[in-house]
Amino acid sequence: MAVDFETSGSAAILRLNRPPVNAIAADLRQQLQAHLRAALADPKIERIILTGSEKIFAAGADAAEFDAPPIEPHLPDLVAEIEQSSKPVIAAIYGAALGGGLELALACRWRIAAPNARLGLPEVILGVVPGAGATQRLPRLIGIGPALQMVTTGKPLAPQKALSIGLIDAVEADPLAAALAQDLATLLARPLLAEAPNPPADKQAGIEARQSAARKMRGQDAPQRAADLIEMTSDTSFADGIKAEREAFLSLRQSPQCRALRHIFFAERAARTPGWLKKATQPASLQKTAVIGGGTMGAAIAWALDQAGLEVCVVEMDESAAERASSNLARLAAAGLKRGLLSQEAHDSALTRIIVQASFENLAETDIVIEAVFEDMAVKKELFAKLETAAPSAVLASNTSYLDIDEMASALADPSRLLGLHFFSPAHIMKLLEVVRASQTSDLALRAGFDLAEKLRKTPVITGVCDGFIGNRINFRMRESADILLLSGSIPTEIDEAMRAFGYAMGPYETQDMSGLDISWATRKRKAATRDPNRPYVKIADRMCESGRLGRKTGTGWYRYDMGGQMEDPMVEDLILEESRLAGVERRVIPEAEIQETLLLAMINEAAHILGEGMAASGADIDLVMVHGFGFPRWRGGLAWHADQIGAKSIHASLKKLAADEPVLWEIAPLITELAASGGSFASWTKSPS
Ligand code: T1G
Repeated sequence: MAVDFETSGSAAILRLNRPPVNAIAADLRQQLQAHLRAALADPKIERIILTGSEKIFAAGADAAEFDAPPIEPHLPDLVAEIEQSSKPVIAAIYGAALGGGLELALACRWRIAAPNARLGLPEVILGVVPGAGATQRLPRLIGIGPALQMVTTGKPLAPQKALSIGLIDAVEADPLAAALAQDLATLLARPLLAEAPNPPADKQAGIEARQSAARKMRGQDAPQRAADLIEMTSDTSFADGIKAEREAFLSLRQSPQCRALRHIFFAERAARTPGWLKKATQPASLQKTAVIGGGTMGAAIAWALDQAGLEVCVVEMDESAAERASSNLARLAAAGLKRGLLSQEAHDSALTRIIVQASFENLAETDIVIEAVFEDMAVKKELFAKLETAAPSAVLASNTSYLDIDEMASALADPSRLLGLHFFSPAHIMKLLEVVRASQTSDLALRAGFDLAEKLRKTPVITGVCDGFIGNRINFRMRESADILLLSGSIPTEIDEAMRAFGYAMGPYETQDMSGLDISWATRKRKAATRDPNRPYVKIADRMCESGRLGRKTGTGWYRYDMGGQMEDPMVEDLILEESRLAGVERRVIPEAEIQETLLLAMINEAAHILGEGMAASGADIDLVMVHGFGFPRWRGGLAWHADQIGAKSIHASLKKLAADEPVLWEIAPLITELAASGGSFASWTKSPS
């Protein structure tokens, strides 16, 4: 049963019980309606309590039903029926009450939350607006300003905050007991939100909410539509508002943005320890961890491990390096304190808890060791050989961003202990974790990687061993194409603006300035020896680096930063023009659409190579890497999802044109040819078992 029914004295208790999150699907709605009507018909019942489990009230409408034809009772109708009930309904909320779940609570006369409750309307994150009355009831309950804040950001509230803005009536350790004891007369006297007066307008709040949504959810329609619906409550009848909300919800529900955002939502939740791995292994013991190298990356990894409740020991090569590691950790703790993520006590205890040492002692019991030392193969091989005995029972992981894990493993007597765990900087914030499965990585080591990702609340994506794994390899290809566009006629600003217009928060050149041009410079130098002479090579970026223009950290890169803000620099354009002349290229104006198409095709083709080589498992994994690691716009569903919107046939035809001029650069990935021929898509493609 999706809804349990019981009575307690003159109270009926309707308990939502549809694991794991009480998603409000048709069966739950039907049973809830039937139990409600039975309770209303029972003369012994004076009050009705709506509750869930101790862990969750309701996650909202069943997102899996979005593509299905709506089945009665429709949620907005059920919400209205609850609100109009002749007997008072009280919401006893434990855990998350989100989206439609909170809308059910808004239909109740009284709302009591437990300390573990979280109350929110995250619909815009799925590309829709609330569709069961919240845009009309919430402003009438808490005012237009706070309602705009809740709905256009989708962020859930803790109980105390919810209480302070009037969203709930009480926070109780035992909401069910409190609901049973609530004075009946008070309940009956509570006016219905549907009959509440129009809330006062708040134009300034509307402007600010729209501006914030335009910044934080660039290009997305739902937050703007939500703001319209909330603001209309100041001068529109409830009935008309509900009609407008329904129209907006139904139109957004089938929109490309909503389908793309739902794809990412489910892909994130599918990015867990694979079922075959769960069957083959036991959960890994990960309590004791060690990080070798306390530099920027190492310290952030150690900080993430500590904040996930794991014991952490940071190992450095000598005392002065250990001191630097400690100051890096102190900086991370201070940032957490400043941002209100940590109390002073939590800040202090973390810094005493994390061990920093300049020796390999006391690692014998360690469960997993992650190295984040200098990106040099010899250094890493020597380190792993030492760790093999210093931490005899540990899974060994390298944080390398491109080095060959198989070659690293050759330094070990037992190579099965080694895998790659590629964190993205800043490691304690970025959700993406590339879990690199080397040819001899054991299932046990792989399981440890996935279990660690879950403890760190990161999104793990499994990758094979190749240069740059998934994300950096695709990104390298995109930047290569961007540099060729510079040579052909574009300038950094045009390319950055084109990719911002596509939906990126930042374009490739301003991103490079942020992270430093020397990172990709080192990659190009490393690849120089094996570069195909028939592959075009653009020297612009090298010359930028050779002249010390490494980005923000040197005050100048693709842009100038030494005069406040980000400004174009004529010297960069002069350098580009000179390189075009030296290359004998006749420059031309490159339209925005062509910039976008060229960079996207480069990325899509590289992703198809990666999938075809078996280095990534699915298009959805490519999407997670690009959205969570490289700023690909979430509302476009990720790179492979976007490719499916273009269609393999069209991609193949475009690549063919490009390959005619540059056959090496634009060698069409076999998978694109396969999908174009079969009419298939990345979404439907699964790697044939090797
Ligand atoms: N629909 C369908 N399945 C859902 C779901 C949902 N809304 N939420 C979670 N799941 C599945 C998820 O795919 C996973 O499945 C399992 O539940 C555990 O999820 C009319 C239209 C509630 C905070 O956007 O934020 O209401 O992988 O790993 O970490 O106005 O799930 O196990 O097979 O995330 O404990 C609005 C989305 C819907 C909330 C729990 N609601 N969910 O987190 O578990 S639209 C949301 C969450 C709406 C109305 C509109 C979280 C959670 P599997 P999980 P968790």
